[in-house]
Amino acid sequence: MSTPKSQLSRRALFKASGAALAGLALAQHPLFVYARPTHQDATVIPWLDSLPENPLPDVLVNRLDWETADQWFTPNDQFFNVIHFGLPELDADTYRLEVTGLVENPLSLSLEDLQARTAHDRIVTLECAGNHGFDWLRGAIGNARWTGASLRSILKEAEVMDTGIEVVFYGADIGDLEVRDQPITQPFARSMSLADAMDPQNIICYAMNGEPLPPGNGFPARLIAPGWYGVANVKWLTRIEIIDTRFAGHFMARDYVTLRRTDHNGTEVWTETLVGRSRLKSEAARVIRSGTGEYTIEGAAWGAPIEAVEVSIDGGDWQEAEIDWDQYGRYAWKFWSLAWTDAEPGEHTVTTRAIDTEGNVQPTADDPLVAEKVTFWESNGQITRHIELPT
Ligand SMILES: Nc1nc2c(c(=O)[nH]1)N[C@H]1C(S)=C(S)[C@@H](COP(=O)(O)O)O[C@H]1N2
Ligand SMILES: [Mo]
Repeated sequence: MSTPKSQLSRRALFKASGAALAGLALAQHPLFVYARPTHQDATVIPWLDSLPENPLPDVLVNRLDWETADQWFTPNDQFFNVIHFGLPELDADTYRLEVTGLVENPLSLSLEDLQARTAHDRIVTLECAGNHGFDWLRGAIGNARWTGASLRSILKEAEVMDTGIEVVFYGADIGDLEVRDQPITQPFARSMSLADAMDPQNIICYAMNGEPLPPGNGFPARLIAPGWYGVANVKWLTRIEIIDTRFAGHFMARDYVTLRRTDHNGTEVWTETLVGRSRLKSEAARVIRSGTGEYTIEGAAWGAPIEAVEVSIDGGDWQEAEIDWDQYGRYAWKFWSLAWTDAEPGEHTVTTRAIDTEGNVQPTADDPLVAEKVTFWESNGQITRHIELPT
């Protein structure tokens, strides 16, 4: 099994506190064997379960290509987009972010106002909660350095009244929906409890990897809520409203709702829960073969602070992968690799599981948490890939 937890934790903590080293490490680290000069002659052995065509190319744009991705910060032009209501066009000059509702001091902030506030960087891996929900729905994940203003400081400035308990984030994109036979129009909206919204990690973000947000990623400003699934990170953010009741808009209460069969003392109970915080997950990105014929499995793990990643080949013993600890971000994915020492020609399976710093293990595919779930969101069960090694 894995290295004792305490030992790894200390190693992770040491890396975390070595912030001075991080800049160097993040700048130019040979992330993957594949990217190292000594392995320029390496080739990727394609998975047998290749990515099917995308049936919703307007909604899911730019799936990450794991077989070629080799950068810890996903380049902006390779970063996925999920666009539910179409792409709204916003003008940076006339853009306003309103802070309204149960506040003593309503605000209307321009992009310049946001940029004039203290800038905070957040390294965050965004994953769509639907990632791996269908065979074609893969690669809905990316990692970036997001820059923006503190949401907490904005809410403090707006002075939320005692009656305010919920913070609703509205996008500029508006859709036609039907609710209980009633046609309605509604902007994309998600909410958080006031306590969750006040988390100092949250930012109103206007830059991605040092560039203005691309149109598909929410230009000119969006919420970045580290530790939450993609859906919570409202793009094209134009209004924040504080209200005195729970919010049940389409993307809170109908879409992005997980329906699961559970057992309570022998009675079947179906639960419906909101997609919210991200879940522990890992995936094998690719298998590479070096010029001298050695195989390496490379991959990523995310969704919780990662302690270890283990790989099982053909259902055999779990082998501990080597994690690249130099790349640090509490909310960022970890890249890992494993030397596949006794690789034989022919068909094989590669299964991975992540373990977090609390000792939680990524659930197996037949864990009730995964197997008794009938909706496709939050599919964080262990992933098995298939491959055929050449002779
Ligand atoms: N306004 C708005 N915000 C949105 C969405 C949207 O359709 N409209 N999609 C959400 C979903 S489901 C995801 S997974 C993330 C994806 O962020 P990205 O497109 O920057 O990768 O944005 C979220 N924010
Ligand atoms: Mo999503």
